Amino acid sequence: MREIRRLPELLERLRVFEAPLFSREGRYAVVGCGSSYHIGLVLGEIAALHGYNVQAYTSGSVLVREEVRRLVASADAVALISRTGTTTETVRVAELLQGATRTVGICCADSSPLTAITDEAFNFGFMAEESVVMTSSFSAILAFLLSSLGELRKEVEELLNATDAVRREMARLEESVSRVHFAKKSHFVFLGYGPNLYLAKEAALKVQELSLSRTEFNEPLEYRHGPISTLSESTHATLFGPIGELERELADELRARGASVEVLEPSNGDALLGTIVFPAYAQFLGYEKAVSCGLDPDRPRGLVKSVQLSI
Ligand code: F1P
Repeated sequence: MREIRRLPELLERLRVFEAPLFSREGRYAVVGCGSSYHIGLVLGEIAALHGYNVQAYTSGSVLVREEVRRLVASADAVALISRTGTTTETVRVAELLQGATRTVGICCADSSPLTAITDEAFNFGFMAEESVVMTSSFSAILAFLLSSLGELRKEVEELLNATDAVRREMARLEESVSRVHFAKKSHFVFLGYGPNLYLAKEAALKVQELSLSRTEFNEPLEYRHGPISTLSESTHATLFGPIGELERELADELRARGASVEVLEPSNGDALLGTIVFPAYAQFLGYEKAVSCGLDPDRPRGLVKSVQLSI
């Protein structure tokens, strides 16, 4: 919980770092596994909204589908993200890219096998997490990379300089999580469009990892097209907003069918603030669900902090 709550501190400490600037003419790729991959997906969606070309890949897909050559041909620079900096698949991709294209490594340690072999390295040791599950470093790395988009650089700077707004939002999210009837809830659904779809993907992963619950993510209106069949009174659904009339109707329908529904809308319509704090909602949710089941959210069964393969 301490690691989830310390996001504002991580953002403050990011002030002294300058992210590499992306250009609209450039083509960029972001590579990682699990939550680190999701950072790339969210970034890619927001980048596209501003006219930038940023594609996200899982390190595994690059290896299995032998896409290294395609990556080299299609990206002027590749950012490789690994919180631990030791995930085998991501380190292996960095090895294969050495000398072939410009690489930037990002990790949450003072040094790492990943950042030792990338052309440029961001070793965010102050973000290091003890928990097996990645939490606040997700939003901190995302904020850092969002400042690579010229249009957002000033907005991100303002966010890093005014973390009271982040603190207030996080307190609001934690408060709303405390109202969830965890004893009754075992199925967690996250819905959103655009960048929010990938925040929903990250949210589903986080609650699954922390509490071993059944989770799903989808676009809001797509949820009626099949997945709704497994909705029940044990479902807690979260819509990442701002939402419009059609999504409001969906929320009402889900409630009418017995689910509890939370609609998260960023205060003052501040989309960037929402992007940065929404992941914390799922982290609080997963943490509280785990504790309510007598599980250890810091060391979930069957998970390791860094996946190691013998390749
Ligand atoms: C990647 C990752 C984490 C996940 C889990 C296993 O780690 O998939 O996102 O929470 O703990 O590893 P990393 O490459 O970012 O260190």
